[in-house]
Amino acid sequence: MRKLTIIGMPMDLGQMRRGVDMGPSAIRYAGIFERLSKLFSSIEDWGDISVGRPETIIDVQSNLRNLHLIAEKNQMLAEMVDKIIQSKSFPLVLGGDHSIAIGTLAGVSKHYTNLGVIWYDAHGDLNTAETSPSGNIHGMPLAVSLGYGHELLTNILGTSPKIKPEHVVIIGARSLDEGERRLIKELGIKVFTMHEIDRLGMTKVMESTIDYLKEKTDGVHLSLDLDGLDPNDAPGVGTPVPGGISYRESHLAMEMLAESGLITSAEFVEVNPILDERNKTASLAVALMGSLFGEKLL
Ligand code: 4U7
Ligand code: MN
Ligand code: MN
Ligand code: MN
Repeated sequence: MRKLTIIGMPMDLGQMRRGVDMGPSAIRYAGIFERLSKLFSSIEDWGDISVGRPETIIDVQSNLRNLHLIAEKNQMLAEMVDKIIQSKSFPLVLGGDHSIAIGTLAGVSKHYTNLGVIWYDAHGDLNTAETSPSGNIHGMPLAVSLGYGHELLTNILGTSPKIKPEHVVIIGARSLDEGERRLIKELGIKVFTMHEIDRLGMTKVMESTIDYLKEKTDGVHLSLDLDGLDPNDAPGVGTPVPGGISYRESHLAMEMLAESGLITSAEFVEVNPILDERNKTASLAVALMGSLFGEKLL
């Protein structure tokens, strides 16, 4: 049986709302160990990376708010994730805002020639300093991992890009900025928007996703932004967008990923307990992890 190693990244510098730094605590409090203990031979918790908080918001002029701190902390996360995989354990990263995917993917991609990525999110996270309407780095990590963005971010642990556009599948998109749409078209990134999920159903969407990635990748990372789900099911997120993926559809998606045996690393991000209702969103994250790691009712 597999080993699991959890690492928390209480990062909130990639966006402007307070509280998302408490995401790792909220997820642990929601019972992650109890839920996952039957599914792994051992679970280690390496605790949280210390992120700290700047008293003044910096690097705003570059349209890359908190660039230097975010780069530095993601370097630390990348090194930890690298160590976890070296120890033959499955890395599970708890966020924190989505800028932490920069570090996770830097660490994970070292171990694969053709790493696949499933980006479960209402957003594309494909902005650069030039296209971002907000300057918030949590809207940029997928672009960074594809090699687009400031070199302090793209070059963490050396080489860039970390992943190839033909190995990425975005699921749940319903809010894309102009520059993101352009990049998706230019690179031919596979996107299942809410339209396709409504039209095809989640079963078809996941079958296609799995088929698409299965042959050409040697590992697949799941980057799950809780705002991919509908705000009724996941109210505790910083950038909610109505009309999202349902609770049931998300469980189905995780169960199909479990059956596929494709997923080799994962992160659950953007849980903000201050905006949540009685830890509902963190509890949802833990329930989805149960399905992702093969929990069975019977
Ligand atoms: B998240 C946004 F403009 N696209 O870049 C931006 F709509 O990690 C939102 O998916 C980004 O939550 C959301 O600021 C980033 C905005
Ligand atoms: Mn999002
Ligand atoms: Mn995101
Ligand atoms: Mn968000």
